[in-house]
Amino acid sequence: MLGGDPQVSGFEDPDEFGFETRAIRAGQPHDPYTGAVVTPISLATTFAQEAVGQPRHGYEYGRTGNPTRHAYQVCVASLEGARHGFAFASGLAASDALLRVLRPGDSLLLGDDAYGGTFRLIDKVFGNAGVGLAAVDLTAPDKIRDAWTPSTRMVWLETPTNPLLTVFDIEAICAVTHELGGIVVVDNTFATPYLQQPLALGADAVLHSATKYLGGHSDVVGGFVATDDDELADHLVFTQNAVGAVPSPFDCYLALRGTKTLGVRMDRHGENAHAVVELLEEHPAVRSVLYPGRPDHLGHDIACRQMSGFGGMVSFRLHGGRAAAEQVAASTKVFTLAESLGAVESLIEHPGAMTHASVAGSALEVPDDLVRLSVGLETESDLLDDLGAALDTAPSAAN
Ligand code: P1T
Repeated sequence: MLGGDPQVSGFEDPDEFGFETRAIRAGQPHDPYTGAVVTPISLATTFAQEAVGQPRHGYEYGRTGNPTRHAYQVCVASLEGARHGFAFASGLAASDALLRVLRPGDSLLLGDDAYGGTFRLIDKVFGNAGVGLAAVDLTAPDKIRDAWTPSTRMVWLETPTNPLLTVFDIEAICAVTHELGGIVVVDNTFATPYLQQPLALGADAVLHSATKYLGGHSDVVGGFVATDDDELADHLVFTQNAVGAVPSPFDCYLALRGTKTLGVRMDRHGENAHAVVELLEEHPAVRSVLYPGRPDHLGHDIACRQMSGFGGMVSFRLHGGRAAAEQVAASTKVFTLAESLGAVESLIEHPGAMTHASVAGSALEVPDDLVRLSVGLETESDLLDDLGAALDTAPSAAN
């Protein structure tokens, strides 16, 4: 089932093909009339019916289903190894759709490091609707048992997390949560399906801010949920149509176009990130480097097991505290000072004041000497020169 959309993929049995082939072909049949190899942007908001209640090709109304959205949903579902895929207007719209399975009086456990907007949505919006929230250190999955109450229904986690790059053991967390009768949602935005496939590790649903690596070019805001659970899929079909936070056909086209190159981009993001990590490790202004690819990273062994690479996100802390973090973030030229991540251009930000301002004072509060990098695809030496010069403006441990 793919949203309210019909099954029209011309690419049969995509499972037999590799990741990159599916990224380019799954859900994207050549146009039957022209042979065009690119999925058209289908702008129609309504579709002619043969007779009352009998759509010609399964499409009725643009909010319910759209051919460009359908192609994109088939493609990303295939990449996550899922039978069902649903596109939304933003990552938070996708989160909102999933969270709507909870009823007033239910509660969820959230990994104790996550995107500030996700925390705000759960805490402020669903909190006002009577949904309870507890933050849990999921590096010790048994803590789920301690935090579990009769009202707990769901465990929600990112791995690696935003912005601390903490790695959680998806398989272990799913085992405990399922034993207790709950479901697990994994936000796979940082890893992408190219590096990590949570459904195969037992997760019930995978979520993406497609604004990031899936789109990959900082030109589309979107969200995605993939699942193999038929009940959750029914809920998502209903919510997509009943609430209507769907992406436009153009947004779907851009996200699908970006997804085609996900594999090669992730490889290069990882290579550039590795070089940046080496620079940071050597620099006297840097107090610690947070990257799952480092052998001394707390979750490195788990990352080696459940990921096929470590991705393009790197965070670090500075000896000079908040002032140094703000100074470095404002001093780069190739790294642009901006929120967001996962696109071709490198970005730098101060999570405490920017993306994670909404977690201040909560269990998810982030250190104020923290700087987050989204390492892009520029020339490696330009990235290193730029970051090195910015770090030289910060005090070293000895000062
Ligand atoms: O921005 P939006 O497409 O609504 O996605 C929300 C979201 C969900 N999950 C994760 C892990 C995210 O990082 C985000 C958005 N994050 C940023 C905008 C950021 O700069 O961290």
